Amino acid sequence: MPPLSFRVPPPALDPAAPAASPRLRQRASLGLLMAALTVCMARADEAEPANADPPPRRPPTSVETELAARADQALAKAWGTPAQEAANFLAHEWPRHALARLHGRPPTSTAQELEQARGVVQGFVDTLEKGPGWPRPAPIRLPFAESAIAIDGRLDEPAWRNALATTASYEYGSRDPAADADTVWRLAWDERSLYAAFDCADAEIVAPTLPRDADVWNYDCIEIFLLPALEPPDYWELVVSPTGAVFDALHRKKLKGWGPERTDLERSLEGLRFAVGKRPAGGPGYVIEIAVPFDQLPGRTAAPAKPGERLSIMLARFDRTAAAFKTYSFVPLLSWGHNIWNLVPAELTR
Ligand SMILES: [Ca+2]
Ligand SMILES: [Ca+2]
Repeated sequence: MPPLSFRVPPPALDPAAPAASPRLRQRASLGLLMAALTVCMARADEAEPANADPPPRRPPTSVETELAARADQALAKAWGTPAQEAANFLAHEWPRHALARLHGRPPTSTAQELEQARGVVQGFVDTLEKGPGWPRPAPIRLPFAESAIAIDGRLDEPAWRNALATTASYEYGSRDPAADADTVWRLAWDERSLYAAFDCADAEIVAPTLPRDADVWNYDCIEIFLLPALEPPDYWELVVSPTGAVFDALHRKKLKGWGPERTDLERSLEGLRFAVGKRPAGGPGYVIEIAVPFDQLPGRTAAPAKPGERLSIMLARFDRTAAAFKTYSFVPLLSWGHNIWNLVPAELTR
């Protein structure tokens, strides 16, 4: 059986599953469902040879029902927090059956079914319990670029000196800055474009040349999520690699579940400009300089952007090596970048 793998680790599906292997497409819930079914079917095959007696069944133990009660409590407190993505998944999609099983619905299950349900539910509890105390992203003010930014992979324009710049990076699911991610994140804007720059130290660049909208996120890359408004929750995901591979898609968020409800891969960011360059401070790694035209954002027209306008944003960076895959964001992020309840509110200022 191929190993279970995820683009970004969701709440743990199974304690035996690999923690952070990157292989899940946008339709995450479907992918997870299929993965879970694959596991269930493979284990059923192993456990139940033809003509064998059915495995014994038992009711959940007190430890299992207590875990279920703890999950119920965590779920109740997770709504409206950045743990809402995980809460939506547990409450509305297939993991709810694991929780029901621990509650004794059905009254009896096999040991294997209960073991699997414990793994699923424990993974959710770990994420959900972080929600109430998780830092709410502080609003950020995006500085206006008073002079032109040339998209050439060099961050030497005066406007970048006045841009919003932050240096902390957080592994997904961690509130503590990562010691092993040397990244400078920058944001600015003018009437036409939102500008972002990523200065990424990286001693081992793993980024094959890929066609547009291929699985760029499986390798070294940067990622931007842009949500203009919560209603309807339509947002862009843009992924760019240090070899210039691009993935962009317009998503609509699933409000009762995990990930996007639908993904428009046919749409591309018209007028997107980006360039890859060397790090200004030297050292191995790369710089990606990007201009996203505001008129591509859902609900936006070609009218010039103005101070006071708002959007929600997440900046992320994936670091792949031969041995590992790590995901970082510029603020603490639960679940992943599609978690709109963890995006950072931003205001254009001048
Ligand atoms: Ca430049
Ligand atoms: Ca790398």
